[in-house]
Amino acid sequence: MSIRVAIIGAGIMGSDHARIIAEDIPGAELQVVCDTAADLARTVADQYSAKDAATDPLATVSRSDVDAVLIASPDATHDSLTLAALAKSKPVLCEKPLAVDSSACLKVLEAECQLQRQLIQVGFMRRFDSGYTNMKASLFNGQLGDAVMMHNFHRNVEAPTGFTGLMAITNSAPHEFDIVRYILNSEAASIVAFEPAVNTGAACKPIVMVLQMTSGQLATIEVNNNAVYGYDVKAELVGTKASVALETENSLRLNSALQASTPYPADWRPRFAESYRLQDKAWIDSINSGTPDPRSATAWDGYCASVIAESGSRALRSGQAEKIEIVTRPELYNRQ
Ligand code: ISE
Repeated sequence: MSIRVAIIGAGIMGSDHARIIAEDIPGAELQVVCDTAADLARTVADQYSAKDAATDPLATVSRSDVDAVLIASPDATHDSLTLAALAKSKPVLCEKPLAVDSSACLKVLEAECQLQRQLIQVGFMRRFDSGYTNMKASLFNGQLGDAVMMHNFHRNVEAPTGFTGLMAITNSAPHEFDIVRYILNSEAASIVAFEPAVNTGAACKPIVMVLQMTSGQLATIEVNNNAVYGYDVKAELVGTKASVALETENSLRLNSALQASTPYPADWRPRFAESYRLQDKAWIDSINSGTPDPRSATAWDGYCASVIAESGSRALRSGQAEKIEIVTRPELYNRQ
């Protein structure tokens, strides 16, 4: 049976997911594209041959011809739309973040736990990136010895209009917060966060953070949303016996006029295009099989990323290490 998917939000991410669902995922069909901007909903629906376009998110979630909901609407709507889908027992892929704060994330966890089944996948797509997958495997297969440190760099060309320095922590860094937890299979215990006391001329400065993990490792994270030169995500996992680092994927070196150059992507979509496709496919496959994909981020992972972001924001203000305090993980999220 083909899973009839509604996409809520037809902006940058929603239209990208509409394309993936319509063109790249066997066993799924693009049923509805919903956006409060009617013209945008219709444009994206027509572009990817959706069965319908709509403007009311809650009505769309409830439609009898919608089996699953992909939420790519503004961040502040994610938790309420996720709760609406849970109320109809419909599987959800919610773009990060799960909610704008950890208390709202907890309300979503409580609702999912009451259903006693996992219906939520959160859009931390880097878990499906081949580089990170191989990094995790090299730790798991003993090649690195014991994990000691992880170094992460996350650089955007230019921060979107209205982006604040704090959003480097609350909007961009959650990808690192999640992938560090996922690869080290550990929770974060504390965080420090600093920004350079240098006038960068940009609205938001780079942020450097250090996570101390409950299993003892350190993870450094630099987020620079005004790197200018290109979209550049780096990571190195350092073990007691060896280290592994992400390699720039699918890029060609141009040798010309006594120069060698390799291109950088303009933003995350080309860099993680395959990761989004694999993430969305894992979501559809998990709906058909009834079994969550072990790589997928759950509502618990969305909650933990939110707590780390809040702790990091406090650390930036205080200039001190801030403890990261999470609730006890509900049984529902203890993977078999
Ligand atoms: C954006 O929201 C994303 O999710 C991208 O993956 C990330 O690279 C970017 O920094 C965020 O602003």
